[in-house]
Amino acid sequence: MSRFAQYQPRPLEIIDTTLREGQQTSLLHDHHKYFFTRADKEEILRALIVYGVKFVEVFAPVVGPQERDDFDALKAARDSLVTQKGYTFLLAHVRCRPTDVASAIEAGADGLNFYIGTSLESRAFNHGNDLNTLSATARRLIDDVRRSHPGLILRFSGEDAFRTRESDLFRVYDEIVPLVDRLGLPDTVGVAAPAAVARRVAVLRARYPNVELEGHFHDDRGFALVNALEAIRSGVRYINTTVLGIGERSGITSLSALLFNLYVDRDFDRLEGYHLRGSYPLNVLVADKLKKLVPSKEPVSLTNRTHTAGVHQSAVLREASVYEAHPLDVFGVSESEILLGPLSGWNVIHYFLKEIRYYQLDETTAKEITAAFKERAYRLGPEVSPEQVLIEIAEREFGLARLQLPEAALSQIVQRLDSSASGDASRVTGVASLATRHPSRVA
Ligand code: HCA
Ligand code: CU
Repeated sequence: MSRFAQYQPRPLEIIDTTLREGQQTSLLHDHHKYFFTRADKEEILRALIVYGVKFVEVFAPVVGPQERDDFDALKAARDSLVTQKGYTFLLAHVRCRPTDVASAIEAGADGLNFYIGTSLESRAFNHGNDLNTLSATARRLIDDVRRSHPGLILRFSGEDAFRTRESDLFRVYDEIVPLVDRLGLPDTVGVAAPAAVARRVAVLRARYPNVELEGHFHDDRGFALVNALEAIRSGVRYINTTVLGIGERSGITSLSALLFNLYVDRDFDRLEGYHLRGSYPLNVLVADKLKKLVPSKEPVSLTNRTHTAGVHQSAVLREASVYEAHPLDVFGVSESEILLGPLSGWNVIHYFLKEIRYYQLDETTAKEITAAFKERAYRLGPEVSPEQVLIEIAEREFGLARLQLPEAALSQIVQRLDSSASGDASRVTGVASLATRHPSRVA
């Protein structure tokens, strides 16, 4: 029996595609980075696995030599965590072409996410095939794979499904559905509103009761999150996300934003198996790789713990719940959760020292400090705070100094980094770091 046949899917299965859709974000171009390095990818994959994600989408190796070689490294990173965290399925995103399929199978993918454009726009200007041709091509190929590799997890998506007429989608899906484990439902260009999502899911659910559905929602209208929630409520078990919602154009549904909303709605069954406290650290990790901060629009962000107006500040100092409705500490928005311990990469340590603790340091120093920290982090007892050890290394061994802010700036913003901390002192620590990040606020 294949691993997948033995796997009991949870009420909600995230298929995280930070390493595929996420790599298509223009944010990587902003600073001439263009793609995640292999080390970045390994780190993101390990973080996703520790977070509880069981399905991770990657590019088919055919995309290029870098992706091909990275595939092996990702498999090794995944394998190293199997004993500790269980198995995570690596799914390759493939066009309906034999070369794509062969490259993914050869590389050892656990599953193939097939896609081909079904809308009039795709048919006319993308691949140029009519419905009959495209569904026959897809069917032949998927049928072959099904027979030769019965253990592979197979998914088929009609790309641009929301601009595809319902009858056209049925025409293609009717033919493919007996061969696959899931049908995808991508809103490729971000046109769908929640009501349209609910309708589409309902008709597909009714027509194909025995296959799982997968949602993939782009954020062009700002609906990626609400559409994913709507899809889930209408019967979709598998949802595509990326960390911070990064992806083509304005991106797709954000992983932590989705889980956060399910939590707020008390939909705890669907949160089974996800390590919610890892949400903010995961956001920080990926933000740092993009050389930016966790965006202020992310629900799981420090900004949602930051208060600037005087009235808000004084109220929050008396009782936080006045302006904080959500249990963000459950999602790791607290100082102590930023440091993950011996597995932390240098970029998280760089981020923490620079952005949270306000030390002046460059990346080379951050790497050296990380090496020193890792040496020690494995030997720390439970009574020693990793954060304190890191600060000691930074100050005593590397002589790092903190930037001095004018006194006036320190009283302008109240930032609650640690909900368990009492008194104003801990808050003031946060003030200094935030002030550097948003200088306009303290001018
Ligand atoms: C793409 C398009 C895609 C595919 C989604 C899917 C989309 O970038 O190739 O395979 O389900 O949004 O349609 O991301
Ligand atoms: Cu997409």
